[in-house]
Amino acid sequence: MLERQDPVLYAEDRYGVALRPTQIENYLRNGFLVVENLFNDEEVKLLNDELNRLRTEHKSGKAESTIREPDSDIVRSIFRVHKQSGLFHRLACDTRLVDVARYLLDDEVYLHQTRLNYKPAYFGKEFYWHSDFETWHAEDGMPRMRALSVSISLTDNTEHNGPLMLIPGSHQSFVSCAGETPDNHFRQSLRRQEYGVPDPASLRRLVESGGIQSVRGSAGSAVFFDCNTMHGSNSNITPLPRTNAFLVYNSVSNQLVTPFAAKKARPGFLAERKECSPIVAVSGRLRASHVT
Ligand code: 6CS
Ligand code: FE
Repeated sequence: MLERQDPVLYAEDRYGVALRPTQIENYLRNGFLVVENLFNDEEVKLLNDELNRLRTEHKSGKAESTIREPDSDIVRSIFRVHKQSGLFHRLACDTRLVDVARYLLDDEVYLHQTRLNYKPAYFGKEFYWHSDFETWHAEDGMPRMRALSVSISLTDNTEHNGPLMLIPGSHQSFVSCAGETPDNHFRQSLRRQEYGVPDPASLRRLVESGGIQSVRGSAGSAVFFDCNTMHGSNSNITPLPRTNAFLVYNSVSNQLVTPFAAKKARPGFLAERKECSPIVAVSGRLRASHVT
């Protein structure tokens, strides 16, 4: 386990301060920040209609960017959603998200990855503990910890349906993972991850010092989390789906290079290498006219 070398808050006030002081303190201390009701009911409804449309479209078919549950053909995740839906593209450009990312990273940002995680009722399987940065550094060649994710709840996330769990303070340590990255690891890891996960002793140390916090919130709430915060989630055996949209913003100064611990770079739907120009942020509510 190595001590973090990079800042958590890059802010030198080049951008407007997009958060309140207590929110900034929380993010610095815990490595994440929950914002309730960031999107209203109408916006959530539009996003749900769209995620259902995409799921139906990819119910069968062979698109590589559609990931299925480990023991069935049920759709688990759809990647690069901002390229498959005008509404999700508009969401990714929303000032409510982009202003926070630019402020914390103190830079222009672009989309490193976007996805929908369906965590369907009854059959949605877990996401084992991991730090995203570990994967993005080792397998994608992301140089520094200067990226963050936002996960937006599109269904209610309760204590029962496999909500996101984070380890407060874990963003301050880099847990290097044992074993070599197998060839084409993503085909397996996105369904059920076995390499690139922390060892039990390191996890215990992180949890002993920070505890575990689960993010429960109604649809429309969001959690911003640092790329190195340790997180995971349990299976969903309830009749209530837990569906989240997940967007990753990377600083334009932190573009990908050759992977640090894999023979071959992963495909673009997982790790953007081409379209890295700054996002042009758009303000206002999501509307039906954004669905294209
Ligand atoms: O491999 C990845 O890039 C993705 N996998 C997980 C489990 N979380 C972050 C990221 O979307
Ligand atoms: Fe993750």
